[in-house]
Amino acid sequence: MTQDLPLDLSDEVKHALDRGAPVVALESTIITHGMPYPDNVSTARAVEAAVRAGGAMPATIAVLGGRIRVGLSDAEAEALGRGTGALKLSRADLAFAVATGRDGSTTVAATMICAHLAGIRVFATGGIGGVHRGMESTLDVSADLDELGRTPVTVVCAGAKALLDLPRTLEYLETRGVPVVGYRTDRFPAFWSRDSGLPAPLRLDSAAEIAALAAAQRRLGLGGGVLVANPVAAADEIPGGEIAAHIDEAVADAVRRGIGGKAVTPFVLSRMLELTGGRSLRTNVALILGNARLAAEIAAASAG
Ligand code: PSU
Ligand code: MN
Repeated sequence: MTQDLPLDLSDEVKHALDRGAPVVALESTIITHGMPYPDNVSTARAVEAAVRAGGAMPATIAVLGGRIRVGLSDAEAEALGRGTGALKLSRADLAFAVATGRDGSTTVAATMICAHLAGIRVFATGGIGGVHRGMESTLDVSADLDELGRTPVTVVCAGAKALLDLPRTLEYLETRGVPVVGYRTDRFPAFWSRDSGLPAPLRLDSAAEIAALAAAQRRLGLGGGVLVANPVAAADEIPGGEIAAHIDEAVADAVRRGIGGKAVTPFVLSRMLELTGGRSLRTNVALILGNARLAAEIAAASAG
């Protein structure tokens, strides 16, 4: 089926999918545009290890030389993390990268597309993109939200960052028909913080229930993904009250410097790292590992 697609599965990932074993897709924009080197590469490795420890096969996704790669070697992940040349690929950029033979990392939206092409149904990330503050003038709404509305992949995240407009992000997900599920919480988490101040639209307390939800959505022919919001562990969180001023400052810096479009999220993330003296990065690593463990459980509950 995949032979006409510019899609290469690693041997391990291919064998796991052929046997119906659990597989968890992982994105690569977090490696190239989300964290500094070398923390990006060590985190990518730790996340793969966490998926394996949970009994599932990790499949980190990127585009290399115009081929969609599902499952990267350590050396390939290292090269992506070291280099500065990789394009940030969302839905709008994927065909361009393929047609021009480029290297690029995949956002949540592009990773969902590639995971679906490969037959992978569960995906772990840190935070999703959303509706940006000031969208009334910029119309900046991440393509991640529309992708969740159309591509049948369960995405495990720690909510969305409070640098976004979270009430509008949840409204838009509802409009697009995306079930947003708090995992063992009634609150929608805000990435570094366990509580955004907004309720989680839905709540489930086990991986098996989440797998059942995704299966019901498929059976009903509804299409689209499921968004699982898994709050960072209490010991690792930065409470909303402590981080709010830093977020406001980082967002204001982006506006002042005229940074827009695809550059906004990477800029604000690196500014947050400076403003928190590295604390935001430690929380970021902890929450991704938590999401990888939960995604492995969901994949195991969905397999077979
Ligand atoms: N949120 C994070 N870290 C990230 C991103 C989001 O905490 O690295 C990345 C993800 O790949 C997400 C993308 O899909 O940023 C969203 O970018 P944009 O807002 O330009 O759609
Ligand atoms: Mn955008």
